[in-house]
Amino acid sequence: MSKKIYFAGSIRGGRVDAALYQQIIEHIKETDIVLTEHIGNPHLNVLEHAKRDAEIYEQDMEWLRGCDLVIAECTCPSLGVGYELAYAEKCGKPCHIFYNRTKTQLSAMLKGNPYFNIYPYENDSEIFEAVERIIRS
Ligand code: 6K6
Repeated sequence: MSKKIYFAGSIRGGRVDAALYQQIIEHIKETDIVLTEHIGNPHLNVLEHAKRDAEIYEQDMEWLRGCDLVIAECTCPSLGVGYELAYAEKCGKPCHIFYNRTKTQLSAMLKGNPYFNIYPYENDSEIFEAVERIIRS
């Protein structure tokens, strides 16, 4: 059965990895459901958006409560993604965190928490196989 995946990635924290988010989302969508497709949108304008921040917050919290698992790409640091991961932990959702270890040092608040499953990688290609294993497990 298809799983509902909450994919988390930086928006106002910076869009430098937006193309990678889109690739990961497209990969997951081959077999499963991504609740947060907009995160991979390369045209997403972080300054102009129709939804109010309160609506964004409520919608994302609802999706987190309803998802089967969370996959977060954390190479580009984002306050929003950090908050989402803490909330997902509170909700008991399995959380899988990817980061490129040649580009960043993951916060100790994530790396030091044994609740989180952490996947340091060097090449983007490593992500896809790991994501498949996570979803099928
Ligand atoms: C549309 C276009 C520009 O902005 C929007 C709407 N913004 C958001 N829509 C949906 N989720 C959001 C939005 N802004 C932040 N988030 C959530 O926080 C996402 O689920 C991301 O995983 C995370 C990013 O947080 P920041 O702090 O990098 O923005």
